[in-house]
Amino acid sequence: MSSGPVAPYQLPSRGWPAVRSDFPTLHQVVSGKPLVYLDNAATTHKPRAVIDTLTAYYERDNSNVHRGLHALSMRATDGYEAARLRASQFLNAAAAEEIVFTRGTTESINLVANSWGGANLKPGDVILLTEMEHHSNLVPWQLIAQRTGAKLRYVPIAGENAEYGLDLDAVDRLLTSEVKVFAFTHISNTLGVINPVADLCAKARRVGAISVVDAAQSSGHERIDVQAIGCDFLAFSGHKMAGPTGIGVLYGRRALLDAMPPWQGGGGMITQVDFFESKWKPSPERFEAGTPNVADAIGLHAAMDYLDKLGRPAIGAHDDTLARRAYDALSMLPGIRILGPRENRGALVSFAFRDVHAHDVVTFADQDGIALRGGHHCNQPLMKKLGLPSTTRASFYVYNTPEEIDVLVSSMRRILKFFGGS
Ligand code: 7TS
Repeated sequence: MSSGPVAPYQLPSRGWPAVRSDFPTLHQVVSGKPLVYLDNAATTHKPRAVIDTLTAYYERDNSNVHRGLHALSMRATDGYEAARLRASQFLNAAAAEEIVFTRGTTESINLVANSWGGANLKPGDVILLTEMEHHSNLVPWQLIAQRTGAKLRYVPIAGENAEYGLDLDAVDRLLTSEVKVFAFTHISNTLGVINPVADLCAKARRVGAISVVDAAQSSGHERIDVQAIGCDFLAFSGHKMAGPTGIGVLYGRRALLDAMPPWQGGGGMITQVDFFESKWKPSPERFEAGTPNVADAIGLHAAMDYLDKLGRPAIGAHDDTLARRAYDALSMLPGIRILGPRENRGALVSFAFRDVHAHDVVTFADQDGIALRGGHHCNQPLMKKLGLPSTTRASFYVYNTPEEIDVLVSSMRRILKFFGGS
């Protein structure tokens, strides 16, 4: 949610019924009720345009890339490389060579940690993270810290319910010259906090640290401009932005990628192999050993086109409206504890009801046809810090409607009644 007055409710030019009709999975009945899918931070549904692109690829072009001189292989290669170029435009990267295809955000961060971290970190160096990181921007750094002797430090969250987001004063204190990497999320998948990524990258640069932005929760919701953000690396997953599973992107500044060693070896990433040593290609091929996920890269291309047809600013305005409606209505419920700020919030609301376990809430909601998520959301250290075993999370996307938020709130009211609330 942006701060200031509530954004007017913005309809995309074709209207919501048309957007919803693009997504076949939405039109089904669950527990005798129309499906209300509010688990979009875990994964979003796919529009017909993406599903049809995948089918067409497998029906017509299916082939391996880069290795064949026959027609189908050339078509597959062209499609795969067109997807890379499209991803570079989607992020406003300086060149297609700055885009490495991975399995998703997790693999992208592991790539940076292993390749850049393995080559550059020494005992005593500091990897600075934040307390709101998803396990995938935390465990890879723990592993490389153990291997290299680097130390981990954390920027704390501010406020009992993290309502003030990151403690930005602490960032200045913690960004010492020992820090070599500053890795942080753009939007927290549990708190909904939107971090000031451009400021954080500028601060990292001032002490000579590289910046790594986890854009898993933002890439499908707003315009991402890596040059304006000024990051060294940025990671996202296709499946959280209307694209297929199993495909993601690592953006890396070209000079950094070109100086990094490969992290996996195999076909496709070499120029010459001898029995005892090999030479590798420049980036990005250097980081894409083996047969890549051609079909899903092409599917991701279709997803990026779809999002840009709707307009990412319109998607962001829609997120604002839904998140604000959910926050305001849920905050009226007795005994509720909503995490994160009211303003400047991503497309999700996560909360706890006194001692009702989130799994009970999610199971009850499922009986109303509502898909929610309950648990630690791969944020165990954050949950520990907040003193919560779990939260219930509702997360929104471009096809959700204000009426669905109302269905959620009614369902939560019934749950509270059942558990002896008001
Ligand atoms: N970073 C953030 C902020 C995330 O929310 C997630 C996934 C990841 C990284 C990892 O993405 P992956 O595609 O590589 O798995 N978050 C969630 C979630 O909140 N519920 O399920 C997955």
